This record gives sequence, C-alpha cells and structure tokens, in this order.
Amino acid sequence: MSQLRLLPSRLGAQATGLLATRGIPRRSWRSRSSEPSAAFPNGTSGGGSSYVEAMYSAWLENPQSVHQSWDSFFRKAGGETPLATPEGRPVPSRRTKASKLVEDHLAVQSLIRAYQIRGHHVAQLDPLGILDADLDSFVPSDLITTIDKLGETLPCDLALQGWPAQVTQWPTFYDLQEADLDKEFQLPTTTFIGGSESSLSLREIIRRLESTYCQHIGLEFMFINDVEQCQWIRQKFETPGVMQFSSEEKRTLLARLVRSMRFEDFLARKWSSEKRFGLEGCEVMIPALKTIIDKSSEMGIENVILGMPHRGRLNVLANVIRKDLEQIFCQFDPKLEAADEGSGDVKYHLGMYHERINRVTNRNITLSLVANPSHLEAVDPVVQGKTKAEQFYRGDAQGKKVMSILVHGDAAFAGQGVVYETFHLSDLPSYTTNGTVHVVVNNQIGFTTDPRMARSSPYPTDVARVVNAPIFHVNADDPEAVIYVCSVAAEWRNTFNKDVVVDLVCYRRRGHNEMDEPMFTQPLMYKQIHQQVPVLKKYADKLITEGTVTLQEFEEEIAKYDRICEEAYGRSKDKKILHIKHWLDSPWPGFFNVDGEPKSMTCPPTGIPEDVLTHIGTVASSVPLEDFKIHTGLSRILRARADMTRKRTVDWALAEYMAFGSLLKEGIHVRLSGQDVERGTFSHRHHVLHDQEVDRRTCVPMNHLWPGQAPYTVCNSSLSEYGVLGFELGYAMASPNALVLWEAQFGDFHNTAQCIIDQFISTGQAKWVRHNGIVLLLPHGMEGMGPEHSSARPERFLQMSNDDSDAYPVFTEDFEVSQLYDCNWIVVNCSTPASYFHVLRRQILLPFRKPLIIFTPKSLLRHPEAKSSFDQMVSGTSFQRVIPEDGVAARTPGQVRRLIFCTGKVYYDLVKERSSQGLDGQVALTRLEQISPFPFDLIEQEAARFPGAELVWCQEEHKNMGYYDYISPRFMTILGRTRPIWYVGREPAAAPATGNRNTHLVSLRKFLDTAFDLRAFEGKTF
Ligand SMILES: Cc1ncc(C[n+]2csc(CCOP(=O)(O)OP(=O)(O)O)c2C)c(N)n1
Ligand SMILES: [Mg+2]
Repeated sequence: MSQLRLLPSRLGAQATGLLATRGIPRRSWRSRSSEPSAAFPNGTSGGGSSYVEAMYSAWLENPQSVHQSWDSFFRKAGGETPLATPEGRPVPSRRTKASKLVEDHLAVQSLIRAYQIRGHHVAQLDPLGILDADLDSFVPSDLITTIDKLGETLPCDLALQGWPAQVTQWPTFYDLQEADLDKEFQLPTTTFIGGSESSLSLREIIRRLESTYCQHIGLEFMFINDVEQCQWIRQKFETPGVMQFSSEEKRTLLARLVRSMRFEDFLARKWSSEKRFGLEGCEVMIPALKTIIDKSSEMGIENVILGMPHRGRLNVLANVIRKDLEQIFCQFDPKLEAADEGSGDVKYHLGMYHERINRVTNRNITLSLVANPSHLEAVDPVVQGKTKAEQFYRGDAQGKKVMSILVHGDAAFAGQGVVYETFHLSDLPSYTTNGTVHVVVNNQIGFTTDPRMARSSPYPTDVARVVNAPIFHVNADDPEAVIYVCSVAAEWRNTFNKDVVVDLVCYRRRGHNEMDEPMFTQPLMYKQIHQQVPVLKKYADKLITEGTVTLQEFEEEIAKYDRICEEAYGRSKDKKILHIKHWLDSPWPGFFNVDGEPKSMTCPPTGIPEDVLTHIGTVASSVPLEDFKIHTGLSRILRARADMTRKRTVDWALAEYMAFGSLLKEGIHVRLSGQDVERGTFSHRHHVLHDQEVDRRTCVPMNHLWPGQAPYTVCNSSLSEYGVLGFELGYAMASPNALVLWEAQFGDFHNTAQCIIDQFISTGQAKWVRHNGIVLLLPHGMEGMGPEHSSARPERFLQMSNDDSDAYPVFTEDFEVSQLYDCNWIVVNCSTPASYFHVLRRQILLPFRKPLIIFTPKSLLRHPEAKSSFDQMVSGTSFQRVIPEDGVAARTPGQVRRLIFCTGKVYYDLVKERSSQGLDGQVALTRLEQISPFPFDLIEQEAARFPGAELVWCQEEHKNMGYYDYISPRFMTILGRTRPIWYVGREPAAAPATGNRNTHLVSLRKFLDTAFDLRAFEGKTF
C-alpha cells in the first residue's frame, strides 16, 4: 500500500523506480483512525483545540481580550474580522468557519511536527530500493505527502489493490481538503522551512517538509529532551537552500571518491583472491570521514582517535590516515619476514598513528586508528578510554582538542551489547569524551544474515537514542547528502559535545569477504546489486552534466591516483621485512630506547623512605578540608589508620594508599575505576569522603598529599565490566607514566569482560607490539559466600600465561626482570599488605609495561594477622616473589618433614592449623606471591632448603581450578621430576564454591586435616 502514498516522481527517477520494487510491507495497512492522534505543537493533546477555539471566540468578541500573540496569530491566519453581535457573541455560521480555521492551523502545525518526528520513515534511504531502512514500509498516517488526494473519493479499482472495502475515501488524518492546499498558513517558530517567510501555502509546506525529511536524508532527533538542540538541528536541515555546494567542494568530493573507489579496484586487481573486506558499495565513507575530520579540525580539534571494524579499514588507513601505500601493499606479500617480536596480526586489524597537516584547514592534526581484534565493537570502549586519557593529559576537559570517531557495521552496532555499555559511559564525568561521532556502514546485511532476522529495532542505530544522540540516516548513493550530514554531525559534536550518529545506508557489492558468494543467501538483493551503477560513476556523470568537471578532468584524476598506487606497489616489492612496529597506534616517546627496547633490564627497589610512609599515613587518616563533617563510623576508621601509622604498621587499605600516594609524589598519575571503588566494595578503602551535611560535597585526601603531586582519579563506574575494563585499557594505552587500575566488584565478574581480557590484555603485545600496564584487582577467596563472589578464576589467567612449563630456565643475573619482560602478563596473589604495596610500585618502576592481574583479598582486609610493618616497606625493601618459611621450621630445616607451598589467604588458615597441631618444627610454609611468570629460581632454592621434606601444594580452590594445573608441571620441571608435589585442596567440582556454609566448612576442615596429616601420602607413587 505504501506505494500509493509514497513520494512522487520528483524524488527522482531512481526513487520512483525503487518504489515499485519495494518488498511486501511487514505490517498490513491500517486505517488511519486506528492511529493515535499526534501531539499538538505545544505538546498538548487534542484538548488544545478547544482552548484555541475559546481564544478565537474571545478574539472575535474583542481582540484586546486575548494576548497580543493570539491577536497576531488570528490576524495572520486570515480569521474573520472580530464582530460582536448585539448580544456580544459571534453569529453561529462564523463560529463554524472559525472553528475550521483553527482546526486547520492546528492540523498544519501537527503536520509539520509529524514530519519532524516521523518523516524519516518514508525517506528514500536504501540505494537499492529493496528494503526500508526502518524495516517497515508503513507510512505514518499523520504525514500528508504531495501525492495524497485529500478528502477525495477513492477510485473503485483500488479495492483490487488490497484496500479494505469499507474505505471509500482517501484516508486523511486531518480534516484538510484538496482546496486547503493553496491556503496560506502561519508557520510556527519550531520550523525553519519558511526561510525568511512566516507563512506558506499548505502545498508549499508539504513540499518543503518532504524535501527536508523524506528525500535522501532521514533525521531522528525529536526524542531529544532539549528544545535548543532540536531547534539547532531543524535549522541546519530545514532552512531552504542549506545543501548548496561550491564547485570547489564538489570537485574535492569527487576526488575523494576517486581515491576511495580506485584504491579498492587496485587491491582487487593485484590481489584478487585475498581477503580485504572491501568498502565497495560504501565508498562514500572515505569522503564522509574526511569531512568529519576537516570540519572538526576547523573547529579546533587537533587529535582524532578512530576505532573501526574490518570493512574498508585498509582504505581508511590509505586515504584518511594516509599510511604509506607501500606499507599497506607489502602486507599482502606472504614471503615477507616479520622483524619484530610477537605473533602479529592480520592486516585489517592493525592500528596506526600519524601526525600531519590537514590540507583543508592547514592545521596540524594527529590521527590514530586503534588496533582491534575480530570481536566486533570490542574496540569501542578502548577508543573512548584512550581519548579520555589524551584529553586528560592535555588538560582538555571540554574535549575541544581531542575527539573520537567510531565506525560500526549495522549488524554489530545493533547486536553487540558493548555498544550500549559504551554509550552509557558517554555522559559520566570520569568517562565522558565529550561526544563521539559514530558512523555506521549500514550495508543492510551482516555476513549472510538479513537485518530482519538480526535485530528487533527499526533501525540498527536505535541504541543511540538512550543517550539522546541525534541520528542522521543518509542514502550513501547521494554523496552530497552524505557530506552535508557529516559536516552537521561534526558541528553538532563540537558545539554540544555530545554523541551523534551518521547512518550510511548503503550496500555491500561483494560477499562478506572477497571470496564469499552472496548469491547463496541473498539472491534478490545481489541481482539488484549487480545492476547498481557505482556511486563514483553516478556522481561523476552528475558533475559532468552540470558542467562542474569535464570528462577529461575526471579521467585524469583517476589516472593520477592509479599512478600513485602503481608506484607505491613497485616500491613495496623492494621491502623484505615487515615491521609491526610501523603499525603502532600509541607510541610512548622517550619511554623506550631508539630501537623500541627497554632502557634497562633492572628494576630499582620499590621501598620508600619512612617519612614518606608516615606522611601518607597521616593524610590518609585526616580530613584535609575545613568544616567538613564526616560520618562517625568513618572517623573511627580514620582514627584506626592514624593509630596504625603511629605503630608503623599497615593493613591492606593503608598499604594501597601508600603505594598510590608515593607514585603520585613521583609524578605518576593514578586512576582507579570500577564499581563502587571509591568506598570499596568491602567498605575498606574510603578514598572519597562525603560531607554529611552538604549534598555532593566530597573530599579526596589522596589529592592533598603534596603540592605539585600528580592527580589521582578514583571513580565509581557504571555497572559494566566489558565497557569499563575496555575503557581503562584504552586509558592505560595513552601513557606509560600512569598507574591505571580496574577493580571488579568480585573477581568472577571479570568474565563479562572476557573479550577485553582475551583479545587485548593477554594478547595485545604479541599481536600489536603495544605494551600496556593496566592492573586488574580481582577480589578472590573461598569464604562460604556461594558459587559466585568466590573465585576470580585464577586458572583462566594462568592458562593463558605464556611462560613455558617444561623449559628449565637459564638463571641469568637479570632473570627476575627479564622473565617479566618475556611474559604476556603478571599474575600475583599477595598474602601481605607490604607485598601488595611493592607489586603496585614495581608496576611503574619496571622499564617496560605488562598487564598485572592481582587476586585481592576480602576477609584478609580486616584479618588481624594480615598486617605489615613499615620495616617491610622502607627504602631498600622490594617485592618478594616468594616469601620463604622464616619461622621455627626455617631454623631446623633438617627436621622438616613437609614443605607446603601455597598462595594467598589459605596461608593464614595453614599457619593457624599448624600451630594448633603443634607442627611448627615439622611443617614449613612457603608462599608464592608471584605465580606467573613462575619463580623457578626461588622455588628451586626453597625446595633445596628442605631436602628431606615432602612437597605439597595446598590451595583452597577446587582441584580443577585455582593454581594447581599451572604450578604442577613447573614444579616437575624445576625438581627434575625427582620429587613429587602432592596436591591438597578441595576436590574437583563444577561450581567454584558451594552455596552451603556447612559444606564449605567441612571441606575446609578436610583439606586442612590432609595438609597436616604427615602420613597422607605414604606409599603413594607419582
Ligand atoms: C563479536 C563477534 N561475533 C561474530 C563475529 C563474526 N563476524 C565477522 S563479520 C560479521 C558480520 C558483521 O556484520 P556488520 O556489522 O553488518 O558489518 P559488515 O561486515 O556488514 O560491514 C560477523 C558476524 C565477529 N567478528 N565478532
Ligand atoms: Mg553490515
């Protein structure tokens, strides 16, 4: 049915042709009367009409009895001259007319508003003309289009076309007739279609509304809660003649399209059987991105950080970032040897960093494309984090210098939850990047899946509505419309500092990749695609016809770019070695030596002078602001901190304070983010004090430590792991001189961020030669809290550690540090506050950066034994990878019958049990603080110290979890398989912990009994 009401031939031959081929509407035709009535322009419902009528009646009686604005409204609307009857009332016939006049004006205002709200539903967005971009061919019943026949009787043959028999008239939502089309109507202030005119005929109003809202641009913005912002958008698009391009601009656009198209053609010619995820069908994305960058640069932006998936990535590298073509081409050479360490990545995942002069604005601009994995949209929060950090280091709190652009595929944008998680960061004070421009390559397909099977929302972009981001849909076969939309999008971002979405409705000329046959699954779509004239040809024909360029100039432009490609191709053949380092997205100038290597293989001691410890302890126990009333419970906590400081001891929270505070003193920015981190899930941290009497008055004592110290950021995040961890990883990418930590509420929640852990943290350096020193704090421990909230899943992190379990290492002098350099990440489980303090400081003092995974305590936070003395933290002390037995057993090693190795909290259970069983002289306890990379050297020494002892590994986790599978083969390697390492701990299980408190205690008892049963392994072989 929609054909009948769709737009007339003047939308262009293409559009009308398409209309006839439109598929079956998803919804059947509905009578207009079943539709809810539209809101009136002032936001009231139909009840507004009687109010206006009352106004009109009053005006007829006495024009001065109504407000001036009503008087002017009724006069301009051509109302009757006010005339009172002898009784002071208008005659009845006049009232009828008056009522019609008012109704008509209201109808027209409603109509204007209906176009602004729903016009996009009938915009001609699909270049193929097959599918409606909103997956629905239904035409909103409150739109009157130029082909509607108002109030006329239906021709009887329409019944044959499926109209219900009872419908005898053209359906009209308003009581407007054909004759009304030439009447003049006053325009409300909420439209700009009039330009300098304040009233127009209804016919012209409809024509202008159609031309703004229903051609190749579809605007969704009326859900935005801010009237000023809506007005801004209306003005940008409704004002007559806004989409005018100078011939210079048209020529630039054509030249950019030439590059985009010929780049793909070149790759297709040279490497016809290589996957490259070409951009064909959306070539306009290159001029689109360039326009966003040009416009932003013009508005003061100096640094643009981009994230994007596979589609068109090489083209973006070549033609937007301007990576040397030969470096791109040589990636296609299978014989090239990799020069750098690491396993590398496929070419359409690599990142890039480039500083150059923007040719349009003549200003310096830095562009970086962040490397990403296949996992679609995973890079979104990473880009945001990096952008935030760049803004932070530049002091660009408003995002006037640094901005991000994210490119998305239609299926991924709608389907991946991390998109939503990332949007929710966009307006949070510690996470906002002050607006991102999102560009969706909406080729109306995801691999082989039709969008009608891939999403439940009308558009793939609906997710953006949650943050009030305007969404501009545009037909990608209309390059000028695309450019206009992109320039408004950039202006929006740089005016309001809020997100905006450009939805490029396009098609995918080939299969998902160049080797894929799309006709298997999308036969009709691809029949249409095969007939589709490429956008470059269409646009060139248009410009040649209108005389903006000549055919010869166009051909020369093509030949010029083809020559550039050929020459670069020639040069690329001379390359023998592939440098992944050339694809680094975040260089750290000055951190490494000129060859990109660490400046040393040593780490200075991590202890600090006692007066620094004391000073931090004092500030941590105080309220640095005047007249600031804290909670009495907190006063107690602060008094306890002061007491500990006096006694030269620290608990966990104070040790963390001292690590952060000392780094801040040394100019290292510290940022701690995650759910409820400010107070701490376990109410132990209290880094943000809240005035009990003044709303939102807070104090962060950590920022009052020293004049000139580095800033400390501690921020409660949104309830997201995937998004927030990705964000912090991106933040940590920007600079090596910051300690960036993400804390999970409980360790097991990290699994909803698994993709960031697997695809970026564990593998990032190997794939992209990019270091990252992010720290993950994962509360862990079997404390009877149930299957969740117990395990941070150490086994998973350890399984992904890359140190070789079977290789007996060479113990060089720098073994401790070089082992750290060689690993993909560091996994620790500290048993003392001092250990935690040192490992946090070591993270920054190391001459390179590695991700650090820390299993952090819960009950140990308040355990009376889990305290450390200043002696373990002062200058000269450092992180102990292994804490050897130093009690009674250490003094008589010959008498020790069992040496139990363990890690973390279970140590305290074991110490207590050993003492209660009177086995202090016979059982030694040694703690692994650093589990991975495995401290082979220290374990060997420790085992040798107790030659007659049976070796046991004890853990509180189940046997198939925890550390056992990781440590067991490494013990075998270091012991030369001469001595067994027996397992003591919970039995294998499916769930990480029981939900029954009693079962928990029974299993604890059982393994503690085994740990100290010195005959438990008698007669057993290994
Ligand atoms: C998280 C994730 N799931 C699945 C895939 C496999 N995959 C690769 S491309 C693709 C289709 C993407 O469609 P769309 O987002 O529309 O981008 P297009 O390829 O059409 O440009 C899929 C499912 C992936 N890369 N990432
Ligand atoms: Mg797609």
